[in-house]
This record gives sequence, C-alpha cells and structure tokens, in this order.
Amino acid sequence: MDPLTLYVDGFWTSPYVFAVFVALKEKGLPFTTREVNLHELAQRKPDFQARSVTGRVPVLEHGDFRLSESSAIVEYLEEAFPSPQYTPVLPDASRDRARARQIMAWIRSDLMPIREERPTHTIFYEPATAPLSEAGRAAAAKLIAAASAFIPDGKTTLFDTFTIADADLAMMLQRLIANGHDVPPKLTAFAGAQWQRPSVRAFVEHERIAYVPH
Ligand SMILES: N[C@@H](CCC(=O)N[C@@H](CS)C(=O)NCC(=O)O)C(=O)O
Repeated sequence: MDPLTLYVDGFWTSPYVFAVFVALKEKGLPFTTREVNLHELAQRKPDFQARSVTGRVPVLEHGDFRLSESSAIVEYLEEAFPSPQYTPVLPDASRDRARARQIMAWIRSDLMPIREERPTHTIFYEPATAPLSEAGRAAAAKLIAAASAFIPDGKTTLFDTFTIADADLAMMLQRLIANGHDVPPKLTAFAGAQWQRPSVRAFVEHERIAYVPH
C-alpha cells in the first residue's frame, strides 16, 4: 500500500486535523504524522505550500497524491478504503450520509463566535477566562438547539454507528463543555461518549508541546 502521511498542527488542536486523524484511526490504517508549526508560520514555507497548495493543515499524502480540506480527505479515505474491508466513517444509507455531510458542512461554516471565543486550545490547554459575548451566547444557543435536534433521544451517536459527523459535533460541543458552559445532559452524554472512543482518545491524549499564543 502507498504510505499515508498526515500533516498536523504542532499543538494538536486543529479540529480539522482531528477529523482526519480519527478517520484514519477508525479505519485501522497505518500512517505517520508530520507537524507543521503554525505559530512559526511553517505553513508558508515553500515545501509545505507546494504540498498543501492552500497553506493549511490537514494535508494527507497517499503515495504521490496530496489533498487538503478535511471533509474532502474524509470522503477520499471513505472511497479509497471502503467498507467492508475497512470500517466506514460515513453512514451507508444515502439519506443518513447526506445528513452527516450536512452536519459536517455546517460545523465548518457556522458558529464562528464559538470558534473565535472558545478555540480548541481551550479544550486541550487552559480554559478561556473571558465570558462569551452576546454573539457567542447566541451561537452557543444555536449549537445546543441544533445538536439537540440532530442527536436522537437516548442515543450517543447520530446514526446507527459512529461517523466523523459524531466526532465533529462532539468537538464543537467540547468547546462549551470544557469551558464550563451549561449544556443539556443529552449533549454532555453524547460528547462524553464520543470522547471515550479509542480513535478520539489517541488525539486527545497525544503529547503536546507548551502552547504559544499566536
Ligand atoms: N476548511 C479547512 C480548514 C483548515 C484550517 O483552517 N486549518 C488551520 C488550522 S485549524 C490552518 O492550517 N491555519 C493556518 C493558516 O491558515 O495559515 C479544513 O476543513 O481542512
């Protein structure tokens, strides 16, 4: 098999790297990682710029093929390493798969105040100290309402089996939970269960260098 290399951020906090890392782990694929120190602007160095084109992590290398954009990479992995030989990371049924794509796209394009005021380093390093702004509180209420609607009552996965949409939604909820915000029990149970998955734990517990604000 062509070797797989995942380019990750040096602090292991990128939610987009997280999605791809978890997909690779869930599929049981052997891969190596290479850290790109964004705080040192390593993403702008010609070598990484040429690999990524967009100058952002994650980038996946599969042999001589290189791809950036986390949702495109997840889709590629799902097609290149399909079920039943490899564990699927998207739902099989077309409507569920469409719903998973909807949630993944929404998480990547909405809720900007939460992403800005509760960045993922507040999950993995120190919690935030400033209270949420009015826009942050509105975004939190929107996330809670949407997650409550998406997650079936009594379940800790969105669909019958785990998908990357679960990991994405759990990461977004952890921005609130890890910072001590009030989140309904159904959502804390969901995020807590997702956080126990071995693939997720491998990312959460990965060794981290001291954080440098940038
Ligand atoms: N839509 C992209 C977002 C990737 C992204 O924003 N990556 C950030 C780290 S979380 C990055 O590389 N930032 C460096 C930069 O933009 O210079 C994806 O899903 O992969």
